[in-house]
Amino acid sequence: MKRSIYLQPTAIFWDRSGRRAVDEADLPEWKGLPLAGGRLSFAALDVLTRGSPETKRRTVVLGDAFSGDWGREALAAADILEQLSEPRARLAGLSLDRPRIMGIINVTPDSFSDGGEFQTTRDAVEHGLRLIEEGADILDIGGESTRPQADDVGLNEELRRVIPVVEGLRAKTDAVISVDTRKAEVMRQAARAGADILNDVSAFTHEPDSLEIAADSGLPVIVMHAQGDPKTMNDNPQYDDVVLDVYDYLESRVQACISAGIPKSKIIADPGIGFGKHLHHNVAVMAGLALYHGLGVPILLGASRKKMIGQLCNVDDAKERVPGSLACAIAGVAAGVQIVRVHDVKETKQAIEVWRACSAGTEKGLD
Ligand code: 7PJ
Repeated sequence: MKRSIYLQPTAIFWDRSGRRAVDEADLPEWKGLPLAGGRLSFAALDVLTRGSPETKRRTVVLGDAFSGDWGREALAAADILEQLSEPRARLAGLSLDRPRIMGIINVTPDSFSDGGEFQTTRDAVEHGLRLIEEGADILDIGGESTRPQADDVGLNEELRRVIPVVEGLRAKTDAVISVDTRKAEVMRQAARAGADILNDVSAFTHEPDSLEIAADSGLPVIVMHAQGDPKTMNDNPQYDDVVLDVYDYLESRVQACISAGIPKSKIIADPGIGFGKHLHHNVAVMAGLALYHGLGVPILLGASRKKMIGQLCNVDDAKERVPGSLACAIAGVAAGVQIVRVHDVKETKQAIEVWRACSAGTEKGLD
């Protein structure tokens, strides 16, 4: 479905209602609306209207949102407004009223030095335990590189890489474990091995039975936007308006999950930075992140060390992209994104804690 009207929360601020000055006691308290039930609130909306050739955007402060000349149109988006502020359900036991860090574990041969099956599994498990110590709330285990131009990995090879790591971590930690895969059989076996979340960059479109297997598992799912297959996706991506097209796609995949029997409270949406997007698409999506709260589900952002950062700052070596990755994570959490998927957990944790204290204006009450 293509919507004609979209609402992006803006003028986002930390809710300081508990810290009002004593001499303000008689002033009527105006708090804005909570953003997805978290500690951030928003005071205005950007109203986006699809038009050709350009999307129109105007800003209305909340008090005026349902009066004035766009009242009738606004009613068409009243469902979105409600979704924007409703609290999100806990995810695999984690409350989402504060940002959560998902640490990346790549179990691909090029990511872990010395070959050898045992060595790779052991390294991956150790890496995961280290990420938890550094502050990861969730671990995301992937055995198939979905980087641009990556070749497909066979099912048996992916199972061989991923499942022992899920088992190894499950035996050693209660941390939330996510598995990054597009394959139904990997999902099935990962769920049996103790995974808590299924993360599919194809939003359960790559294999015909993946959505059913995911629904059968009873686990929460992450649906990510991508255009095209990893091998060719960045050759020539096409959008009318990338931010809105991604919204429509995610809305349709959330709906597909619900139709397959996955409750909305177990769905997470991700705009898919770098997946079938050129630099101008990626930065547009970053600037539009808060729009995706209108889907009524938690938002995940994965920008860590990605090419976008390299292109913006002329940095070829992905390991040198940590500062830019932190900037992306902070841009995300400042837009109310609930989960950031990152390689550099310790650094991200520090950046978020400092951002939270500086936004709240207090070192207390951050949890
Ligand atoms: C993402 C992912 C992402 C989600 C990868 C990389 C490429 N899953 N898997 N979101 N990226 N949900 O980490 O550079 O952005 S693999």
